[in-house]
Amino acid sequence: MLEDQNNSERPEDQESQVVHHRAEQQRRLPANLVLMIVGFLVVGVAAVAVIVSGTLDDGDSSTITPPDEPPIAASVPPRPSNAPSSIDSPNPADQTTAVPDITTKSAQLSAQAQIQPTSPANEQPPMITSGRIAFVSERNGDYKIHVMNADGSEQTRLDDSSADEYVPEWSPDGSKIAYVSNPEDDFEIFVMSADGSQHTRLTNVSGNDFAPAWSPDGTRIAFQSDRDGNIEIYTMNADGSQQTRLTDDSEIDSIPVWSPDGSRIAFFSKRGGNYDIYVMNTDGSQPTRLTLSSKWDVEPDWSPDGSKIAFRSNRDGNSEIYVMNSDGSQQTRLTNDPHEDSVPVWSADGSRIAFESNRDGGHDIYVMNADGTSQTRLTTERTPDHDPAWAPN
Ligand SMILES: [Ca+2]
Ligand SMILES: [Ca+2]
Ligand SMILES: [Ca+2]
Ligand SMILES: [Ca+2]
Repeated sequence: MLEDQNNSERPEDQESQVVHHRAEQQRRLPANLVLMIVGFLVVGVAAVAVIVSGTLDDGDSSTITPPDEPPIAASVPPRPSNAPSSIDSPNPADQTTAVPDITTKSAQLSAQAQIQPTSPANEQPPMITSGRIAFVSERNGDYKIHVMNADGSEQTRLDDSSADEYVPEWSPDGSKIAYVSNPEDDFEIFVMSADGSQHTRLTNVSGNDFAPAWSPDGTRIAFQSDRDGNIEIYTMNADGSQQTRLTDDSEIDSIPVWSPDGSRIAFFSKRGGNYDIYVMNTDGSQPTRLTLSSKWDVEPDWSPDGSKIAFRSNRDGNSEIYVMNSDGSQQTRLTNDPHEDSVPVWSADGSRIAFESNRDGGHDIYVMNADGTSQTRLTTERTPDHDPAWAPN
């Protein structure tokens, strides 16, 4: 039953474009080559997900084309795709005013959060603009990692190779950037020096390996992959050795992020009937659900001090950025715009959050203070920019 409700609220309702990483949406590309590739991949993953959910086994057949799957791009470009706008709640169960599905303290907190959305005031003092942000831009016709200052200045492409690059993630010491590319038929994880040199491939397995996330000590990388039949969370050493699966659930498990103290990994999963944020130990044990809304809650990112988790949800009608305490309490909305806001990522000092939005007609990188104030656009190219990642130094 839950499944049916879910189907009715699937993000497919959304705008259609595909997305990409750490949010897919970013990767959504307006009708172009990549779109075709991504679309193909999403369909493949969706097929697997449908098959799996239907048979309750670890099916690995990927040859069926399922009718409808979540936007989540999660799938391959793992990011949940855009969120839909306000049209996607035909089912009463989907109403944001509905009582949370779980009667716990967290649920109450969640409900409370829903009735007191924060309206970002733009009266705060301007942000201090230090640090650098890596991001993916399509400005030259392909998907390449660029780096800019946190005020949007000096936007620079890192390398001139012809390989597409997605979802950059800085190593904790800032010396390397892990990313994803598709050298052959599926996505693989690579790492390069922060200056764009020395690219090294870390995965070489059939299946889409995506969304790399470094452990705080730089020795491990968590990622998602559909290599075993559906999307699961894995970890490996930073050199690609010892690839180990952490989750084993027939629903999508996507976008891992390591807690700053190294003890937990946050991710989002549909295992509870709809997309929610979970945290688990780094060996995959003790998964705990943090969000309880019947809408999707995806793309977690841990604040540098470990006290909060930013995420994306459509619980209030369209895709917005939220923040909660890392135990799931005090879920608070930071953005309030009818357009799609997604992929929140914290600055190294915890004072700001970068995110993606199409609020100004394009698909660009924005920053705001951690309380939602001073929302500022950083990229203005006509072509889409996505996957922001704040440098640690
Ligand atoms: Ca692969
Ligand atoms: Ca799974
Ligand atoms: Ca949810
Ligand atoms: Ca929005």
